[in-house]
This record gives sequence, C-alpha cells and structure tokens, in this order.
Amino acid sequence: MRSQGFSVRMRGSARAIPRVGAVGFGECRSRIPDVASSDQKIEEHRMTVDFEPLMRHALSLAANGPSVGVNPQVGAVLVGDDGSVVAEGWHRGVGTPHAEVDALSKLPLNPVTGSPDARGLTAVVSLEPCNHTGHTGPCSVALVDSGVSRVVYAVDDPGEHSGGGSERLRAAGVAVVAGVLADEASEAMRVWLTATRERRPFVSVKWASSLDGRAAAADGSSKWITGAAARQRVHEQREQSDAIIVGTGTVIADDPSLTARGDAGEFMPHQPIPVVVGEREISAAARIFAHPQPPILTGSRDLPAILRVLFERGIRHVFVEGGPTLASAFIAAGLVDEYLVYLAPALLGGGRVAVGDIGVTTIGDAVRLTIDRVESLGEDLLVIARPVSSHTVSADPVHADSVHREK
Ligand code: AOF
Ligand code: ZN
Repeated sequence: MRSQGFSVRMRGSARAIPRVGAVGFGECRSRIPDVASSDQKIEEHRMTVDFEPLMRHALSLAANGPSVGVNPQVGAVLVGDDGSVVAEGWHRGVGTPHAEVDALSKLPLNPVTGSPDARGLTAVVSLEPCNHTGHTGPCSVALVDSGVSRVVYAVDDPGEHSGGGSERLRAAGVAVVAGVLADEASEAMRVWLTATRERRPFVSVKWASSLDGRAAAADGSSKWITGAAARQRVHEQREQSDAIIVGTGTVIADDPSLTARGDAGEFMPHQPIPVVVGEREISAAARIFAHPQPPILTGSRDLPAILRVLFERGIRHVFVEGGPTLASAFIAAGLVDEYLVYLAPALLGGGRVAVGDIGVTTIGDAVRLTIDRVESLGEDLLVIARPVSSHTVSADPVHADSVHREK
C-alpha cells in the first residue's frame, strides 16, 4: 500500500501581527514646504505619480506565475519619474527569482557596484519585498543595492522570517509607500496570505446538494446530483488546490479517485495530493492508491493538528470534498475560508443532509456567510461564499484602499 508517512505533532500556532503606525499620503505631501528647492520639486512630482494603474499592472504580471504551491504570486514594475515602465517581472514558482529581482535583472549593470542600475527609479511591487534568505536572497537588499529611490507595495508580508523588508529599505534611505491597492492585492493573494498568517492551509469546503440541501437520497445514492458542467467545474477547483481532503467514510462508501480530470477524462497538469482524515481502515484496493500523488493517510480526526502538518509539508490550499461529516467538522471548528456549494434543481427530502451538526442550536448562533459570486453551470448553480469575519481585506484593515502609507 503506497502512502506517505504521517504524524500529527502538536504545536502552538504563531500568528503574525500586522504592522501599523503609518502616515497617510496626504500628510506626507503637506510636509513639503511652499517654497521648494528643485530637489524638493522633483520629490513633489514623484509623490503625485498615480501608483494605482502601475500596481494594477504589477498584479496582472503576478497572475502569470503559478497559483498553487508554497510561494505567492507576485509582480513588480520599475518605473521612471514620469510613471513610464522601464522593466517588469514576476515570480515563476519556488526556487526561482522573486518578482523584484526578476524585474531588476532586465536592467543594465552599474559598472561600479556590479548590481542592476535602478538609480532614480521607483519599484512598484504587489507584496512587501522580502527580508530573508530562503531559496533566494533578500529582495530588500537587492533593491537597496540597485539604487532604487522608492518602493511602493500593496500588502505587508506576514511571513515570520520574510517580513520586515520595508523597515530595512527605509533604514537604507529608500522611500517606502505601503498599501496601494491593498484590497485588490489581498484578494488576489487571499489563499497565500491566509495560509501564511494562520500557519495552516487555506480551506475550501465543497459540497453538492439538491435545492433542499440533501447530499443523497434516502437509500444513500448520490450519483449524480449535479450535471456535467458542474462536475467539470469541480475538477478545475481540484486542480487549483494543493490537496483534496476526504473522510475515511467517503473513501469506503464511494471509492473516489480524487484526481483532477478534463472533459475527456484526461489528467490535468497539476494533481492535488489526496489526504484522508479519520481512523478507519482503508482497503489497499481503494482507488486513491492509484492516484498520481501518493495519498496522505492521517489516521487522525484532529483537524487543526492535521492542517498544521499539511502546512509544514508545503500545502497552502486544501479542497475538502467529502462527505457531510467532514464538512460539518470543518465548519464546527471554524476552519473554513471558502464555501463552494453546488445546488441542483432537484428535491430529495429525507435525512441525508449536506451539512449535519455544526454546533448551531439557535438562530443567533448561525454561521453567517457573505456570498462572493454565483455561477450558472448548465441547470445547476455554484454559490461561492465566505465567512463574514474571515481575513479578506488588506493586511492592514485599518487603512482603506485609497489611504496609502508612507513608511
Ligand atoms: C516569492 N516570490 O516574488 C516574492 C516573495 O523561499 P523563497 O526565498 O523563495 O522566499 C519565499 C518568500 O519570499 C515568500 O513566502 C514571501 O514571503 C517572500 N516574497 N516570494 O516566492 C516573490 N516577493
Ligand atoms: Zn524576495
């Protein structure tokens, strides 16, 4: 039987504290004296460059990078005083240069320092430049060495080791503006930011039910509640995850293959790792053992501990796909970041509900959600929702999108 060894180690979770204490853009401008020297005038001109379109461009560059895995999607543009783009870059996945360094690599080298020559330029980056040596060196140092005069970024890096680049840049005399398009960037990086802050994977829970909320008919049959278009959408969502989690009950009852497949049944390029939660024995003949990724059998029902171990293994996004007991356990534990609810125009009645006991006994305790989007898939609907209180906006929720911070 092929499976990855698994042990759940209990550890306290470390939570990064968002840095605050910023000065608004307006305050910054008001410090420029009325009678300005030419240097000050140049500085004032720089301050009036509208960074939002440039940040939007950085975010579109970021989207070129892989959307699964340990690292975030990050984009960077290097711009002149007039806002013209001189170079651009993005991150292409673990072990490859970060977006800032990728952009800097397009510049000629300074003959004296041997570093890319970015003197007088502004770097617009979707994530705070990192301050650590991981697979690559600190981007804060690469930017200082390049002679860049300003760094504008969208969201703070909540990483335990990687955060703090803005302080290092400022200490080296580089002007730093934080929070530009923070909400848009936080949304685009929601999975990675949530996982990094919480030190557990981002959790998407999916179920398919009849309009009256039943996941199966009275006899237990559930194939197929939804139609082909909805089922294909599920495969796309599987492919966008690092792991698929199911309970032992689902493996025993349904024997799912848990692969991500295209219309014609072909494997999609990325296959999420199957993870089985629960203590019951699984047959060696189960289909998950034929999965291209060796499954992880947790032998445990301790969800926070399981998520912690998955995080340590580099898993940042899990797709919880079965069945009602497991979905209910994730909801009851307050561990769901995203709900993917497929609704078929059918009524099944009976007691086989999609979600069981989630610890709600009275209406005041209802788990309240916000609906992000509704998709129409053939005859079915996909409702995408999130908990009302989840970390959804900027790393620094005190500051609205339009309030940029000079740090
Ligand atoms: C990226 N790409 O463009 C930026 C990142 O292990 P490393 O050295 O690749 O470092 C990864 C961390 O660096 C990542 O978790 C994030 O905190 C920071 N910034 N990472 O993969 C990038 N700018
Ligand atoms: Zn970096």
